[in-house]
Amino acid sequence: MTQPPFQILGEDGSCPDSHRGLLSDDQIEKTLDAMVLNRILDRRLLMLQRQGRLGFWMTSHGEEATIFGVAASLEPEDPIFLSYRELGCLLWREIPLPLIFNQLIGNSRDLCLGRQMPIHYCYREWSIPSVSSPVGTQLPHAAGFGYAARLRGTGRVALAFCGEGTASEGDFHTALNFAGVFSSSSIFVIRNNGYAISTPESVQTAAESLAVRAEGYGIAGYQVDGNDLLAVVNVMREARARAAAGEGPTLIEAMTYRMGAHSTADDPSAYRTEEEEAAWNRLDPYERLKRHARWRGLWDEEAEAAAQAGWEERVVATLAECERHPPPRVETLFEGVLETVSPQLEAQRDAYLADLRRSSTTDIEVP
Ligand SMILES: Cc1ncc(C[n+]2csc(CCOP(=O)(O)OP(=O)(O)O)c2C)c(N)n1
Repeated sequence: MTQPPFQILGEDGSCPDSHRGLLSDDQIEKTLDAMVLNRILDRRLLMLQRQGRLGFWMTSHGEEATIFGVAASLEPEDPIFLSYRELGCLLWREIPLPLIFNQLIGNSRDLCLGRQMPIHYCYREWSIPSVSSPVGTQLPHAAGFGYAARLRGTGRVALAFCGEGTASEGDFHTALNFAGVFSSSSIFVIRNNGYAISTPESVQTAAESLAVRAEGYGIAGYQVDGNDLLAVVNVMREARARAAAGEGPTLIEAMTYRMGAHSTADDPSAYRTEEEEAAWNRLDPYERLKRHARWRGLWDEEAEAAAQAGWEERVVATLAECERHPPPRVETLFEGVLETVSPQLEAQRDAYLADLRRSSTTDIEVP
């Protein structure tokens, strides 16, 4: 594969007539609006973590075209097996902000009652299965879900994200081989954002790309410009149609760049140059989509300013409201997992609560 990654958007924001209809004007505006929110959240949640009000955050700044392009190409009932950096999928599916913030804070309104780290989302109603910390576990899940979907003829398609570092995990091979052999209705998207924490993509494979692996699994594979929303949507639409028709899975390698740090526990200046960051900044996916919107006669500066002001206000107010909810009741640690609590677990619960009652240092409310 010596060709450059598949691209649609021109430097001036133009696109050929043949591809203009990939997204409607409304969908372009919805995506820009959600990207504005995504960037506000990236900035504000990072600040919150620095202030000690949030345990952890991971930004997706720079990777939005890949994330939104995938989300915009799926049907609402298609499960998205997230890696962890795909907040944009939640925003595209319009999961209410309080539900997202309650998860991040881990308060009593969190659907999982604070049992997961921040960003380990799980929204059954929106077909978002739980994020898990060990990287790559989502890939076999998506292969299995897609296999079941094909057997049952539901027409649903399972989508899994991973980073290029995760593509070096055994789970990647297991999932793609299984998906190929059993013609699973699934799509695997590698966000190749240049780094797995500090490890550069150049040491993940000796092959010319990760997309070429598709051939070895006997499935379709594409390398796409991951900062070009329309290009991502184009390959995704084809992949989804193929999967839904029971014609097998697809591997998509989206070439993009993580503009921020890996997480709130990382400092990228230790392993990459400012020149490299500046070069990718010129390919900013939000700016490229904005140029395309202007080319269509949409989304002027006024619309952008209104979106920014509106979201800033809502985010601040919603965060303040969510921070007011107390932590989950301590007894919930022992609830909701087993239908019948065993005598051993009951004894452990009673001993734990008695211990807490005796403790003079805890400020946890104990029943
Ligand atoms: C099995 C496993 N090994 C190591 C880690 C620690 N870890 C968390 S994220 C990460 C980097 C993953 O990089 P990549 O797949 O490229 O995704 P990105 O963070 O760039 O989006 C690592 C090594 C982990 N969570 N699970």
